[in-house]
Amino acid sequence: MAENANIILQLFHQQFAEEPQLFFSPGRMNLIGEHIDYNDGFVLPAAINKGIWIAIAPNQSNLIHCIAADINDSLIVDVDNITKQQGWKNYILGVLHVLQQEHKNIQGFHCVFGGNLPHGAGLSSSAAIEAGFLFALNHIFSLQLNLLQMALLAQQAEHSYPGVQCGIMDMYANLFGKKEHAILLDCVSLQHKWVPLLLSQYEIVLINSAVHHSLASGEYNKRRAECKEGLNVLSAVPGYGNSFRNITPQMVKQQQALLPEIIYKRCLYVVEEMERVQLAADYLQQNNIAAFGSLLYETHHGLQHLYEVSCPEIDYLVQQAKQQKAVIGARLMGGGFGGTVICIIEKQAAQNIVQEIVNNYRQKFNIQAEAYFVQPASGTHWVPINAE
Ligand code: GAF
Repeated sequence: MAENANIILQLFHQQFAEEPQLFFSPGRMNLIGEHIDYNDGFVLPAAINKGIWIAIAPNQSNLIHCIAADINDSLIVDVDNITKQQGWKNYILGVLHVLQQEHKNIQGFHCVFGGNLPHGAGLSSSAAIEAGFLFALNHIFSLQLNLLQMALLAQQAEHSYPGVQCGIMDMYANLFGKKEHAILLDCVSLQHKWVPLLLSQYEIVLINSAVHHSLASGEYNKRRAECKEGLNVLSAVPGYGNSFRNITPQMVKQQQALLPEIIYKRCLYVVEEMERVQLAADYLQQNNIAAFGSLLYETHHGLQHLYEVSCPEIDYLVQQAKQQKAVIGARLMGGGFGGTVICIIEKQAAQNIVQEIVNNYRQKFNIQAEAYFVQPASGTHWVPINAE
């Protein structure tokens, strides 16, 4: 069993008397399709082999006691008195709140969780907590929820106490992840196709910029509202329909005069990114990784100049990556305003290149970035205790 899992179990045994069940809940990467899930498009994420372990057991009382091992903090709350609090606690409280709204019967439990997923780095640590807890509570209290219901409830949980109007991508990837595959998710029908992601000659490297600008969640909700405003205008044009998926970049350009400049840029990014996702999925199926990679640079350009969710630190990392011939694609990943850059790098050159980028970044910003070499992995699952 992974070392992190052992630490979580040991802590549980030190604190609590019950025999816990153990679950692993992964972070996610997104290959392409950024800010597209809430705009009715397709996205291409994958669960990764980094995440959190949750050791949990019912305690035959009304008391919930959860220890966040990574930050040495805890949540203690009565099951009949769930209200909004601060920070990470709202991810769990949000889950409990939506379960109670659904009349799902939750009793008291003891829990320790933590792992190797950085927080606030654009790897979806919040969805890992929300979806991971839904999965674990579903198991220990026999709530009879299927994976899609859990993904939707996890999304509602994030909308509730944390207050981020996120799309479905992160929780969906967390729950439906599959080893060696990306998930081509249709965010309207909520159905997916797994696409093989066997990048034998390449590494996927996530470089965590270690910056997280505080405007992130407010700006995220603002982008969502701007897209809605743009779609309202465009859908009034005869023949445009009421979804971005019926609208091409050419059609947006034709209506530029109708849209305020910012709204025009947001809409143009969305429809261009939608086209890139379809192309990217085709390239992956054809194993044309070089063509796939160049789309990542195009996405970054759009995120930087049209959607305006990047920042100088991230732009620098992408620009450094682009200077290297062996990096076939790189871009900002996740909600933005800091977080992580995803890079696809030729395997034999990857270690040196990443070291160089990280060094240059430290010299320029005096910030230590961390790089993770990741693999597409399974979604949240139960972990047998004592297994090797
Ligand atoms: C965040 C959100 F939670 C996702 O739903 C998605 O919109 C992403 O930002 C941007 O693609 O991770």
